Amino acid sequence: MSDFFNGLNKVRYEGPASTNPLAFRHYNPDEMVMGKRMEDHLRFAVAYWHSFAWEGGDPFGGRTFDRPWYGDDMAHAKLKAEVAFELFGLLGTPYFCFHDADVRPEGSSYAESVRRLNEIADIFETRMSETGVKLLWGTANLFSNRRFMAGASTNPDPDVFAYSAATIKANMDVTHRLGGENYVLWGGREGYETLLNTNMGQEFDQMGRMLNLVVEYKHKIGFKGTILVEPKPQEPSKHQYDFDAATCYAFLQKYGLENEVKLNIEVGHAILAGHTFEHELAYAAANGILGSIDMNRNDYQSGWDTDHFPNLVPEVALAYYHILRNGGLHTGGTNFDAKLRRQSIDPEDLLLGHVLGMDTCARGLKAAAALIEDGTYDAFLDKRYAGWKGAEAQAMLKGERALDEIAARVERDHIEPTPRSGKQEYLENLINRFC
Ligand code: XUL
Ligand code: CO
Repeated sequence: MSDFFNGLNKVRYEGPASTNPLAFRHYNPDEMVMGKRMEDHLRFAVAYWHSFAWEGGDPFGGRTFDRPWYGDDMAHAKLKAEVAFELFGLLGTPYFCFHDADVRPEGSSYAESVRRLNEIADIFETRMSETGVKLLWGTANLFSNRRFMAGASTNPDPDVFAYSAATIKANMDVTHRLGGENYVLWGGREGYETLLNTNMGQEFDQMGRMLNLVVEYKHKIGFKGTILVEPKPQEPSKHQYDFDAATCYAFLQKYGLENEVKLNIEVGHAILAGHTFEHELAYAAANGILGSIDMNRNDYQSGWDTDHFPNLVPEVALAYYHILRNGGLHTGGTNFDAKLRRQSIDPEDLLLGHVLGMDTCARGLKAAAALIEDGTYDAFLDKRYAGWKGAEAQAMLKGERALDEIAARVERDHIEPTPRSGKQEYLENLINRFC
């Protein structure tokens, strides 16, 4: 035991009337929601990078946090791992996620970096079996080191492609060894700063090959988890190729991967792409590629990807509505890709941030379930599209009517469509009843 969280107790469910800031008022892991335990719906994960690797810097100033595990050697990395499992225990989060660069200092060679990663994974393996905490997903950091500045798989230099492939392999091996339930690829440098120095078609083919290599290796080693791509339109690159869910789906189809790879959809990334979170979830669900979620929120004034902990129940409720309608998160989970504000420097702030996020998600889930159980909303949607159940409508949809045949029917039957209200205000107020 480290003494980092000295004096802080495990966060417990105390119910909505509790005024204890270090208690859950809504997240009650064993509570049944639509026939399933709340914990099994939400599948919460702590993100190693934000809680343990991020130091509170911004473009105008450096580190504000003071953590005993900051340092560039293995002793510090091991202390960080110990404290990480202490946080998971205090919160009762069943999962965590990490990049290689979050958990070990970079070595002086590829081989040394991998040795260090494996050494930390040994600690994870022990702590995971002691505590029952599981790995939601692992991933490789292919964006921080300067070798990746012109891309990882999309780099003009094939040596960087090879180095990236090797790094992904090492991270897939560790994820597999730790029983990870997914493997994530986020391409922060897979894009460009200026099109003037970029051959876009060549870079697409490189990225498509890399993702196929990943899928081939998954099957080779018998990894049963889901391979996930995380869309984001920009930041750090000016333009990233995995712009949004629809762009990713087109990419997956072009390279024959639409049945092998799903998406990890993040709230702030959806907003950056000019969508809502639920738009991205609904798009992915409609195309069978909804995999997992990175939960956070943006600062809506700055318009940038600020990775706040989520605090808006109605937005989160709509997200879980689409997730429940998709049959849940399956191998995915709710990963808090969220960080403390740089003034939140106390150890207890790490707990308070997650309590905020977990309670917001629990309220959102319960609201979504209540909305579904009430049935009014789904009945409204069914009714709106009910005309499509008719025989002629079905024939049009199934391709049994040609354009001229449809035109002939419109003329013969004097079809004059009657506009109907979309009822947006009614629906917005209906949703408010449950949030
Ligand atoms: C960056 C981001 C990443 C991915 C994992 O915006 O969301 O942390 O989730 O690489
Ligand atoms: Co993310």
